[in-house]
Amino acid sequence: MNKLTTLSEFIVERQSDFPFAKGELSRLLSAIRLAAKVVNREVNKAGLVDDILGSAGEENVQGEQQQKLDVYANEKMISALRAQQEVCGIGSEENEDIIAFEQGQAVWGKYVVMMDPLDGSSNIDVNVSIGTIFSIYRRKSKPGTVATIEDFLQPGLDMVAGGYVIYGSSTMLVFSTGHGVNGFTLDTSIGVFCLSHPNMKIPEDGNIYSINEGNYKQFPEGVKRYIKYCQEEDEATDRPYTSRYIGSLVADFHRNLIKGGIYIYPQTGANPNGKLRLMYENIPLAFLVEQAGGKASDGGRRIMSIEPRHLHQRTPLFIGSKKMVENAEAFMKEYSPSEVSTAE
Ligand code: P6P
Repeated sequence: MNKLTTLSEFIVERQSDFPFAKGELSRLLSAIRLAAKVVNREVNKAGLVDDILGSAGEENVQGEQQQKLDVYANEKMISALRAQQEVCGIGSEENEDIIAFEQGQAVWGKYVVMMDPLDGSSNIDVNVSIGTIFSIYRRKSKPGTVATIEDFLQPGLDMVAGGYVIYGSSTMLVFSTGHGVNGFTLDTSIGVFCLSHPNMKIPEDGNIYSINEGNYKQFPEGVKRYIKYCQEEDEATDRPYTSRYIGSLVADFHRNLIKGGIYIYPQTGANPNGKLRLMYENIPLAFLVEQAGGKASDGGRRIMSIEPRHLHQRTPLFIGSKKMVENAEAFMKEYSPSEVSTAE
């Protein structure tokens, strides 16, 4: 049996890969690892603990019902990152404004974190996989000062690390520092993340398309045509497409990362700029998929190049196997040319 490599050992062995001197990345990732374990414990017993399921009775900045585990995960991530003092501030789906740390050494932190602390949380009550998504940037403001919004509104091209935790049949931490993508599975018997998916690569092509077809009538013509392309029998190409939609972004993304496929959340009538948020959903997953050899765009523009305008900006998302995304983009270019340049 091959020797298991723990996350800590991996970081030490690969220290030269990380542009972080003096173990900053290991402290940053250990904060995320700690929060992931704590959230995982609560997620795993959600059905048993009556005060953790259901809505927190509040709405988040998105106007979405905050689930109690959303609030719990947000608090745990913030406190774990604050304690490590590598981070001078956090942008979270759950908070309207940035959380700038003003006390103690944290103002000297060289990094900021953008996160969706618990994406897909509406699935908690029905026991569907959910996830935490994060991206890490170097701050732009002077260390020793309080973080500003400019520290956060950075394009994906400026990211130094990013990843997600998926709380599913097993709990995994999947991340990249710009040197490929590696997946670590939590061995709950010893509470340690172990390298289980080294150097992850998404298949260049695939046969899974993932989209909420309940919104079909609201889709741009290019998306409608692409869906029909996937559905039509074509003896010449023998297209064996299949539709898979979990309704939890991290779960749909993770499946496609491993098996190949495309996930699309386009602009709709209800969400003219798409539903998903650029900073803490689309960019970190675009970073990962490009590191794994895939592609991510808003139907036209590369996600990693989009200059963010505000913290909770939404964009359409076409992400997955390179050839599938390019094909879907071709349909958008031909049938919805005016919509591929949509930007808030
Ligand atoms: P819809 C969950 O609320 C989420 O943000 C993603 O996790 C998921 O992919 C998407 O929304 C589902 O949205 O409109 O299909 O229910």
